[in-house]
Amino acid sequence: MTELLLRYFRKKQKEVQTEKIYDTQCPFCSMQCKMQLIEQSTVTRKKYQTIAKDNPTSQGRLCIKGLHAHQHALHKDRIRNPLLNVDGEFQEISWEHAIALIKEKFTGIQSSYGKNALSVYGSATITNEEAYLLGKFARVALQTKYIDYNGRLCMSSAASAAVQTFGMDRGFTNSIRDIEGTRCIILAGTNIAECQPTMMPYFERAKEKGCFIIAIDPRETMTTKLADIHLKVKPGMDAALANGILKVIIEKGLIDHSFIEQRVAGFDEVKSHVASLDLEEIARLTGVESKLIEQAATVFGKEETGMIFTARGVEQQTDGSISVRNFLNILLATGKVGKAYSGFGAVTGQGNGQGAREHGQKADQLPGYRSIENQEHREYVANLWGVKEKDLPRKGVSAFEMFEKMNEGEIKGLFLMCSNPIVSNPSSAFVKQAIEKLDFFVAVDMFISETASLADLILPATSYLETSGTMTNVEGRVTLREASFPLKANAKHDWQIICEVAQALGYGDYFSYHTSEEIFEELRKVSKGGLADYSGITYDRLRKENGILWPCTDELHPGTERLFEERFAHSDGKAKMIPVPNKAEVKKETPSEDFPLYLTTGRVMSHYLTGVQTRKSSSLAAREFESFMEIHPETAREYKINDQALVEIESERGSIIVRSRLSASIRKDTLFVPFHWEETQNVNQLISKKLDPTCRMPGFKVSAVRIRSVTN
Ligand SMILES: Nc1nc2c(c(=O)[nH]1)N[C@H]1C(S)=C(S)[C@@H](COP(=O)(O)OP(=O)(O)OC[C@H]3O[C@@H](n4cnc5c(=O)[nH]c(N)nc54)[C@H](O)[C@@H]3O)O[C@H]1N2
Ligand SMILES: Nc1nc2c(c(=O)[nH]1)N[C@H]1C(S)=C(S)[C@@H](COP(=O)(O)OP(=O)(O)OC[C@H]3O[C@@H](n4cnc5c(=O)[nH]c(N)nc54)[C@H](O)[C@@H]3O)O[C@H]1N2
Ligand code: SF4
Ligand SMILES: [Mo]
Repeated sequence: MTELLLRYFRKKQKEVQTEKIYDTQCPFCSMQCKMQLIEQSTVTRKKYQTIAKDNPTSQGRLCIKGLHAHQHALHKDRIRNPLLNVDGEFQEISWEHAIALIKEKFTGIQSSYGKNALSVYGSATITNEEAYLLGKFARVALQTKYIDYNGRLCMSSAASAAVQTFGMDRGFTNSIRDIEGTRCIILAGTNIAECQPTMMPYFERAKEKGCFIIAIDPRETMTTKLADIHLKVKPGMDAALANGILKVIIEKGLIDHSFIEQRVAGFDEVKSHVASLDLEEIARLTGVESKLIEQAATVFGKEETGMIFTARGVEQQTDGSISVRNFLNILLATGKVGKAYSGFGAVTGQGNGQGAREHGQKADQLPGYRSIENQEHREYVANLWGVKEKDLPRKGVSAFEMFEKMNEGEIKGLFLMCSNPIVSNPSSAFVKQAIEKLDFFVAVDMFISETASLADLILPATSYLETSGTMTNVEGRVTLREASFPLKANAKHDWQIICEVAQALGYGDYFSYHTSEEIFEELRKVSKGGLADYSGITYDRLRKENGILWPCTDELHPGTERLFEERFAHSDGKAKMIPVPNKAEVKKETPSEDFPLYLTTGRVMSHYLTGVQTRKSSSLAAREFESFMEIHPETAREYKINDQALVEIESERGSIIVRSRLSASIRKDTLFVPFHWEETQNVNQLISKKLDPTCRMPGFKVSAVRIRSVTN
């Protein structure tokens, strides 16, 4: 009888099994791989699995992070209701209560201290619609000049280099397809194999067709393994290395004379600058043999086509923007841009790292990559928003500098959306201290991150499975992330939260949207005529065409596969070269008697940024459950450090304790620590406050440190 019953129930269970499929896009990197969540329900439980979906950029591939992304989105720790901090304990409150409190506090702060006493800190993980709306919210509803976003720590060097050199910034000048056809590639400070894994096949296919690959990185990584030559540069010396390459190219006459003459300004100055530099001196500064520099330069110069990719290794430096400009000097001198299989790629980081830097979250920016200091741009946007031009704030300061203003007491309130700045900004202890001084701090997140735990109020946001909207991926392709998964308890979309706060502050008329598509329709108009022109893009087209590369200026425009084929975006149509010094204007730390080693920082495959999401995913956390310090075995011996030993790393700013990982793949004078962990493992405790003078990027990639084993 029992056996019979059991069989009956098993049969019943099978019968009621249902399957639902939810379309989405990965919440992590800039590849924005399309995927589907499969939900299988039986009477007793639900099972989830993520599978890949074909699309033009990732071509149906997923990496381990995408495959396990649902684990954090479905995690029990997701915030379900607004949380009020009552003497250090978070208590659930209603949305009405939360919004009323924000109204009271924000109004109070502004009436006591002025409009600019409030600040907004945004993100490049939110959708284009939300990034656009957050900028509008700061300028229209709060009327504060203080807004910036986490992309400042990410894409700002590459963005300012591209704007200054080409006149506009789209991460990839070419569509991703061009990679396969190019003859020579320089990968400078980019670890694509771990950071954009589904992009790797493009490089592998290029290589199969005979492309010569040059990697520049102080470490051997899964990416540098693909390279024909690896220039194991000293951290922070990329500008000098690019000078070396440029010098050889120019002196060997491997330049494109007619391209330079017709399309470039500033070549002669660069030519005489590099002529005055000594290649052996560059070899000494960079730690790369002159022979290797010559070989790299000769191949790149001689090949018919070539592409250069930079990422945070080159860019997260206090001379990041000018270093990228020097790599662009190489492209321009050899005429390798604006044509098939030749171009530049700043490998974008976050899921919407591209779009979120175009539509007005930046301190000095209005939507469509317009400038907040340009009279014509101000009038155009103010007019569409229905506000007076004179009421639009002027430019504010960069992300890190906002914390300085909080510390000085000028900023009293913070609306933080989708970022964990205590773990991601340099000098964490300082950032924490600045946040603690605020009168009122609202964090919008899915979890109680290290930063959110300091908030007066946390508002629960929806995840990638639940929020529809557009995301602009690594190649500048605007994609539509459809979402239909049920909302987690009382979580709301970021755009809904912005609208509700704006409404409470009396600006409801400017923020009366019912869907993300309505916001996009407005974004289309506001971006029209700007450099990042989305006006020809519609949700319908995105569905039918599987994404569109901007600029797209009308509904019949097919999108732009390749930029600068005829002219650059400066008013004279020419790209600008400038001489770049070997050593940065803001002096970088170099090893000294007290702090004898270089420290650089970065990522591992299985974790994402400050780890709030990936550390919640059991499958991903299991791969790397704690931070580590990569160290050369010879250096480890010198400091009497065993493999897997706990080590204290100390800089002038502070110290952390992580486990050693001996590896001959790193330079002997350099340590590498990822930044995905918090508190005593938070490597940003060690990083200096110094910023790039042009784009205000911190120098995450070079510090001087000392180490000691704490296990023996
Ligand atoms: N798995 C994973 N993928 C990610 C992310 C993640 O957190 N985890 N984050 C996403 C985001 S937001 C971003 S911005 C990207 C980042 O992508 P990447 O920039 O590729 O990643 P990083 O590891 O920060 O740095 C890249 C490489 O720079 C090297 N490097 C360090 N110092 C120097 C230097 O001075 N010069 C040179 N030439 N190289 C140097 C490091 O050794 C490292 O291999 O990845 C995106 N994808
Ligand atoms: N030492 C060192 N530091 C670095 C870097 C480095 O290479 N080295 N890289 C820098 C770079 S490139 C970047 S991009 C920054 C990024 O650093 P952060 O901006 O701090 O990025 P995340 O860790 O992704 O933080 C995102 C937070 O938002 C939440 N969240 C996720 N999705 C959503 C959403 O849709 N809505 C809302 N409201 N919340 C959401 C997550 O739970 C998490 O708490 O770190 C920088 N810091
Ligand atoms: S992390 Fe990046 S490469 Fe991996 S699945 Fe997500 S979007 Fe694709
Ligand atoms: Mo980033």
